[in-house]
Amino acid sequence: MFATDPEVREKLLKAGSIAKEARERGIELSEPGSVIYDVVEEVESLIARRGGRPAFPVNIGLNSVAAHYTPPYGDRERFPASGLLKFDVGVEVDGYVADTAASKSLGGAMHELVDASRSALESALPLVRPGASLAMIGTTIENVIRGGGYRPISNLMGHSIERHNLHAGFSIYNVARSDDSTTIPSEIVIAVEPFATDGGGYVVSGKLGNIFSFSRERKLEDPSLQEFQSIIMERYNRLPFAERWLADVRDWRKKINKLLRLGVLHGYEMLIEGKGGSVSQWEHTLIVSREGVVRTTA
Ligand SMILES: [Co+2]
Repeated sequence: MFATDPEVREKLLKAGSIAKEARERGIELSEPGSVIYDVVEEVESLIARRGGRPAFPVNIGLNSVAAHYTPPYGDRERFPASGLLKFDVGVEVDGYVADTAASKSLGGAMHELVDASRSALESALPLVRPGASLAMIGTTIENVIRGGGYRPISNLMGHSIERHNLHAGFSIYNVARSDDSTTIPSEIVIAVEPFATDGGGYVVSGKLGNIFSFSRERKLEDPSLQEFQSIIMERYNRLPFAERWLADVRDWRKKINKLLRLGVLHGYEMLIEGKGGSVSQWEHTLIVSREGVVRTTA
């Protein structure tokens, strides 16, 4: 479906090249002392200037925060002098998504951990093709990360991507699973994203990370709440969004909380390394088809 339609392919490639630029700009701007919020907003506005839209809020993962955090509205926290940063960014063009991430050692002490997941991704990507064994890919990722002296995160996975759907249900494990005989189908878009840690090798849920998505439409009595629901559906469809993106709407904070309680919205909890270890991550999006494999974000 994807690769055979030239128009779709063009949108996927455009999303990918914008995401690549956004990731590189984000990594460059993320320096000790710079305000996290300003970096995130700058990168999201770069995405808009290039003709895309964020497919999800820029995720900033510091140290043991593996995923699902973006700064709250108006936050002035700065990047620390040292630590490990993950910059995860998504771009959509007409609903076609690119998802990519990179890591950076702030202050320079975490280079080896940064490199562990990068090498794992570099080793895994050449294995991707229609019919490739997922067990082989997971085994490769695990071996490279363990070879570097670290652990892969076993409960974070790469994923297939469909239109307006970031996690389309097909998972690419970052660990060996000998019982898994799944192979990669053709004509599919996937994101491969190894995570490495010096901790326990799994994540647990933490507090809400200021990221939400639309979950279930409801008929709401309160007209202003009904309107708020419509705004969210129109702007973001099913893709995740940041609370700060709704700060132009009156009483946005109260309304988000109400919709959360009603089950209209889903709130993403931060994913934290189980033993408090630092986490590194690299990610690329690929179009997999019989004509070949294209890394849209490389
Ligand atoms: Co991803």
